[in-house]
Amino acid sequence: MGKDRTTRDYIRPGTEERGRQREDFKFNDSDGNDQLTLDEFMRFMAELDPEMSEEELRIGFEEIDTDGDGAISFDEFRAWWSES
Ligand SMILES: [Ca+2]
Ligand SMILES: [Ca+2]
Repeated sequence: MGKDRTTRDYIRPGTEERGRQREDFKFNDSDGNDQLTLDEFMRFMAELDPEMSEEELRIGFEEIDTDGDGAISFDEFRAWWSES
């Protein structure tokens, strides 16, 4: 279950930052399926910015979900995080 990927991640340079993102991602992935659903994303964002409306969250979610499969993968999360 993703053991190989984890090992590779840890031997690459710049992995400290990446590891932190990974922890954030895992923390918010409440059911642990390695994808953030809209529900999980909304809970996450409500803590970061309680003022955001559901509409704004939905738009944000669609922006991060670049392949449009209705869930945020770690790669999508990471790409978004590095941009912001
Ligand atoms: Ca999940
Ligand atoms: Ca996706």
